[in-house]
Amino acid sequence: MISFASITEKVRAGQRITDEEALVLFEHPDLLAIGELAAAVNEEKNGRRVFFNVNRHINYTNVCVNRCRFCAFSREADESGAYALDLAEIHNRAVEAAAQGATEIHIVGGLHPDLPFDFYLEMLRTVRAASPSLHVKAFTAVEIDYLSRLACLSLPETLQELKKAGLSSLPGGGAEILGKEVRDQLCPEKISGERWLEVMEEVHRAELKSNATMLYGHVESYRDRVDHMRRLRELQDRTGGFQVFIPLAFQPENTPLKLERRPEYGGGVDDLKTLAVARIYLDNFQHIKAYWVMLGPKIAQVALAFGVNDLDGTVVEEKIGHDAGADSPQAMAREDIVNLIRKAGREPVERDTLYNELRTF
Ligand code: V47
Ligand code: SF4
Repeated sequence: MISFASITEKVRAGQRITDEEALVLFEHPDLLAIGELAAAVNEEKNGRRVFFNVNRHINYTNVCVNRCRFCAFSREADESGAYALDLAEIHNRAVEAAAQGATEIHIVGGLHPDLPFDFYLEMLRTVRAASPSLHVKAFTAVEIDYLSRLACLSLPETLQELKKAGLSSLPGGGAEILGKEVRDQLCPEKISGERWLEVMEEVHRAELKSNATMLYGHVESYRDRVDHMRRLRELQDRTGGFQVFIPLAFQPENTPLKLERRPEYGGGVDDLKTLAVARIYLDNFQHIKAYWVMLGPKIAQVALAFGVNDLDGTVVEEKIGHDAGADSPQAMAREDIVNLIRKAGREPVERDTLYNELRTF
């Protein structure tokens, strides 16, 4: 018989919990008890240190051949509001970011029907040339799959070309919910969950680190969330290539997904519970990130008492969440993030993309 007490005992003994036990946690009414357990697991792994970085997002185009139903960012090529940045603009943004102390440029975009493979290589070279101190974290597994088809190259060959041009790691987007039933409702044109995992496995084999996300709070059930995390945990057991898990809270405005019911979404409580269960279940992930853009800075700060040890970065200009109605700020200054962490009784650590410590405060 699974009870919260039996799960607590297991977790405190350092044992891995099962899918059924993760479901019991999701259904458990005592949020603070789950949070306390997750915080203890995190403290054992990471002490009281909380990471953030100084970064800038560049969304090079919003034109996309996929039309995911949860996405308010993408446009048809001839639709009003469609854009594609040129290399000069990308260069300027990278130079500006480096001058402001950024150590990372986070680049993702839509699947543009017309840009050639060379554009992507040039974009990486351009950012690298802007400043040698910038780490280029770019392209979701969805974009990597698209680029390999565009270039008519195998995945390993595509990754080698991108690496040579300056790609240093990958973000975790495009995972959504990996299970087929939900994925078919959310984003039927997108690569399957199996393919997303296959691409990530190749990424890790190419000695590139990546992140992993989960889009939650739409049509999925708790079971779908646990199934998603199980697939990530299994791949992580094989490769160890994921750095951090990032649950992304669905932002519903301006999206084609008109939901009468969001079966499991329970506001801030659900946000905190999801982060805490992830910390407990994903025992082979070192870092759990509260992405303040989707959660808002207040919930992200409170999440530091629920097993979270990373607040992402300064971001500067964010389009994907804000086009979908996120009411968080566009950017946070380094001092604001430091202050949020300090006021939560934790120790702020500025990191680079690969979690090397750069500065303490
Ligand atoms: O791939 C799209 C998701 C992702 C919506 O790896 C939405 O460090 C919520 O992956 N509501 C992009 N989410 C963001 C992302 C990310 C962000 C910060 C850090 C990292 C990292 C990765 O956002 C997309 C998609 O999964 N998304 N639309 C929406 N309406
Ligand atoms: Fe395109 Fe990504 Fe939006 Fe899907 S989530 S429509 S792949 S930009």
